[in-house]
Amino acid sequence: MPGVGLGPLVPPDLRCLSPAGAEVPEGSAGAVRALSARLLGLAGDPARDPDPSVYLALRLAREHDPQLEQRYLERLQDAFRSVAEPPQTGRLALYLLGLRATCPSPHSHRTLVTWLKYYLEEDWIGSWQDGHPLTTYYQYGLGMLALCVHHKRVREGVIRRLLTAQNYGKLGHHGNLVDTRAVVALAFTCLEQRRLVDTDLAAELRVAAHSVNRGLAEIQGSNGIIGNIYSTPWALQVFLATGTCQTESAFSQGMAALLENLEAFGTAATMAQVLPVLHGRSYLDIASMHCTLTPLDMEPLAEVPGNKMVQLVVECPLPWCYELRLYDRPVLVPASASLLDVLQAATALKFHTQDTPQGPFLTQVLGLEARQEKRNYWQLLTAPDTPLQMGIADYRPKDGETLILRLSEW
Ligand code: B12
Repeated sequence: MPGVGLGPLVPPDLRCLSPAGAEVPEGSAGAVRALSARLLGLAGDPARDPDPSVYLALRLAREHDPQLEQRYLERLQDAFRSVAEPPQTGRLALYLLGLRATCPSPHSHRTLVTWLKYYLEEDWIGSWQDGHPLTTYYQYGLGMLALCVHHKRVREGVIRRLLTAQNYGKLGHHGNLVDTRAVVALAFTCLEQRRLVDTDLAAELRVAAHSVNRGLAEIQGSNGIIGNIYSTPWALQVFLATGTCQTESAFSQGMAALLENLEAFGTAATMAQVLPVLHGRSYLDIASMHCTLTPLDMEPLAEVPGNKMVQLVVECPLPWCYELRLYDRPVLVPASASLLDVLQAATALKFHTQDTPQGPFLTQVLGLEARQEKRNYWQLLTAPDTPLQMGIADYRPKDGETLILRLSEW
């Protein structure tokens, strides 16, 4: 079967020539291959909606199943063609990144590129009116990255808005900041390296990307994790893309942390986020892809016998809530149950979810709906106050654990 090759996009003088962690250590290579195999297995399941991030991960892997990838691409294209208007900034950006990663080399996707430019302008206007884009800086960054990977220019004002947000620490809040800063740094690095901006702006983008780079290395925990285990792959993508040798040890420690915690990446969405770096690649490598290679299989999930008891609490601390604690009851579930199973088993608890590529997103509990436009959401926490790092379908509470669903602002 033919092999995949990625030419170095980053000029050799900018890349760490022997990045200690860019290659997965021998002993872990099997585990990474097994994870790739699991993702291929999930991608081959026609019952699952196709997700551009999954396609990207398949394409950025070192080993491939060309037929499966082709079928997946076709499903993805069908899904995108079946909607009247392209989806918003982030989804469209990921889709365009996916199209750029196809083999043979991509043809023009001018209409979609035009839509994405339009969405970015809308986000840009939103960011002046409300202090943040209509979507989020994460999506805004993805949009710029996708246009850059397609070698399309973006209006300078649109880039400067993101630069200002980064330089003045306005990119966001709490839990998601690492992911957002990393995506933004990838976009800056791409624009600078692909020379899509004039030299002054390129210099500013380079400084900003390196400052993100340093900041990420500084917040790395002694366990190698940057932010949390799910944001660590994004941080490592930045290290790979900027290729600065000063972050080499941060890269190896981050990589070691990922390899020690591979079992945390159990869903298609999280596997898709970790696999590119495990293969030593960042989204910037999409721009320099050639064509293709080798198949693998999937593993079954182990069942745990017995039952467990979980305490479920629902809180509404916002000023307009009529009561803080709306629900507080024990729920008996099988030992292997997820938080979603707990919600389903809980008596007198009505809730709604919305399907997303990350799994079901909790939108409504006890008739209270979290509203995107009001920037509130149902936050998931384990008592007393630790936000979960997974969604309801993936989190498996321990016996005796107290879980809180709290209507929060973001
Ligand atoms: C922005 C964001 C949010 C925003 C989304 C609002 C918005 N309008 O953008 C808010 C603050 C609401 C949010 C909430 C949560 N998030 Co969040 N979020 C992100 C972030 C930074 C970007 C997502 C995005 O825009 N993707 C691009 C668009 C194009 O893709 P999309 O699929 O259409 O995105 C939608 C879904 O991702 C959904 N969403 C966002 N977060 C989550 C989490 C889960 C579990 C699900 C099912 C869906 C979901 O909102 C997005 C916008 O509509 C990602 C970072 C990342 N690395 O992916 C984390 C991320 C996906 N979130 C994460 C988590 C843990 C959560 C929470 C569970 C936190 C908590 N303890 O409550 C909650 C979800 C609770 C619930 N109600 O089900 C984790 C998921 C890890 C995992 N194991 O899967 C990530 C990877 C961050 C991280 N590094 O830990 N999140």
